[in-house]
Amino acid sequence: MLNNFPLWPEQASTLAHRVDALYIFLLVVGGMMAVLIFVLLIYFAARFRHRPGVRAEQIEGSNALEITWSVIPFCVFMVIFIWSSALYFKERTPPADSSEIYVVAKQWMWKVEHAEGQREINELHVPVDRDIKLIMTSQDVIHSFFIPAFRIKQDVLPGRYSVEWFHATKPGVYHLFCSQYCGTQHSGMVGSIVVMEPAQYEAWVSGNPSGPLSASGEKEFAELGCSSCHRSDVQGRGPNLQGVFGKPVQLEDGRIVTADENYLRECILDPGSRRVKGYQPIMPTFQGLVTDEQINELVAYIKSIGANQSGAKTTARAAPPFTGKAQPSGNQVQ
Ligand code: HEC
Ligand SMILES: [Cu+2]
Repeated sequence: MLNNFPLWPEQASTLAHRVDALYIFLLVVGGMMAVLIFVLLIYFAARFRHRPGVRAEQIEGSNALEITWSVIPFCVFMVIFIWSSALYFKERTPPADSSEIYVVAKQWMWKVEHAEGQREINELHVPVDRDIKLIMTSQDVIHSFFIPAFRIKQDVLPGRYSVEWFHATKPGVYHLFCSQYCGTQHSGMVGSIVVMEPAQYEAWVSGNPSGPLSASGEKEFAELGCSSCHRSDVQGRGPNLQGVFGKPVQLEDGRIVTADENYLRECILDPGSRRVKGYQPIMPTFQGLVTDEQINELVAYIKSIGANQSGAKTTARAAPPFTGKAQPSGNQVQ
């Protein structure tokens, strides 16, 4: 309905209508309040204007009035609160079977790595009608990945992953903006989201020279020497990483954290901050030795050996002895 109305960007994701509905509701409530206040203001100014011989009279208060103007706003605010929190959690929580795409921001471009191995810059090709989860990080300063037509925006931070997701509903080309001022050429940090029909997308994604991201990760895992400590066949000096993704991990300092993307990332860059219980603190930091893209590949690889290899392999990793509830890793993907 709003597509031809020039104040709104096109609505091209499942979330767009929901965000707009809330937005319109807020506008209407705010507009009604403004009208009410102005009408009363003018009415009272006229009704209680200064007249000779008439004195103002002190009013001592009215319970009925005070209850009314407390209860009605409370109800209105609760509606806003519940509605917007529900939408917020929906927007924050990628559906479980989303396709994953890694994004690395830097001054002043967006670098994209698809799970299938496709790479692109300032362009993101996605199929229509699929849940897409973006796992994003920045190489330098804070950026923000904003797709107005999808009504999603998420800050992209150096040193950690942040996540956003969408489900495009219409093929087309949509604007991508950096919406966090990030330096001289911030305004040039733009791109396009190309939403394609599934068949078209399959053709696009299969013309790919480099192989899946997890395969690049597997290669790096060997080249960087990770595999000399992390072995899946025999007990190495480090824990077997098979199936670690998504599981609770007991740390040396007693914390129990979930092995999400941020956990894996921090294990590689800052192993000292989170030592796994029962192992020697021998894992070196790879800070400065690997690029953000390589970390993404390593993470994609470690995730893939959790998910794909079922059966006997998943029992290779002994469940950590723990009591109580797993906590987020303190820095988890939201
Ligand atoms: C010198 C041996 C060694 C090397 C090389 C090494 N690690 Fe480790 N790694 C360990 C040890 C020991 C631990 C457990 C103690 C700790 O957390 O530091 C560990 C822990 C981890 C964990 C957490 C595992 C869990 O069960 O929660 C991850 C993930 C990890 N390493 C990934 C890597 C990656 C990726 C590389 C290569 C870039 C690598 N490691 C290189 C020894 C090593
Ligand atoms: Cu930017």
